[in-house]
Amino acid sequence: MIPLSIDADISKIAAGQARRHAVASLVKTMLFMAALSFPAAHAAVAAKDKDAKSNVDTDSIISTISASERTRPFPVGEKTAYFVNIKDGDQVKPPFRVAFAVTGMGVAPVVAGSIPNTGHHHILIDMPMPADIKAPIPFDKPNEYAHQHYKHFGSGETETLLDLPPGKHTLRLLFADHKHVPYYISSKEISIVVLDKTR
Ligand SMILES: [Cu+2]
Repeated sequence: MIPLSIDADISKIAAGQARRHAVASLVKTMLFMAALSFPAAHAAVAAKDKDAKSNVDTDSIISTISASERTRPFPVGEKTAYFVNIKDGDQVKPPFRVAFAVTGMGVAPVVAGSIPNTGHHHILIDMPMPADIKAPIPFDKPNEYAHQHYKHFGSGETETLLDLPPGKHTLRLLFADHKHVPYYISSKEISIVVLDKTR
């Protein structure tokens, strides 16, 4: 009886080892297949991206921002907001993509409530920096103006498509808390020229 039970134990151990070995082989095979399929999957994603991009005019920005400016080092400790893809003097065809960023702070949606050192972006369009430092950044009333003046990115967005009437416009980023009260972390005001859609 005893040898039998030892045999049984050994066979159990052997079965366990075989199972572990089989699982390890399966994992290896899966990793190998994943590695094989990665370029194909990557290509598919790239093709999908290309399709998505074809819906938006990616050449709408005529900018002279150099590659080194676009990838400039992160300014450690500095709290500032900046436009990523447009700069003062740019000419743009509407609608145009505007990407923006903040340093030294985190981006959080308004619904997250009060979280220290976080907030959301705003773009002031043809508007001066608000003078009252305790007042929330206003919201445009519907149809108040021909175009929007205060854009809130309360979902934590870091880019948008802007459609503005042709002519010169000023843009400035202003970062504010969940109650839209500015931190006065802002970008410099930039002037851009929005071209006629037909040009
Ligand atoms: Cu806001």
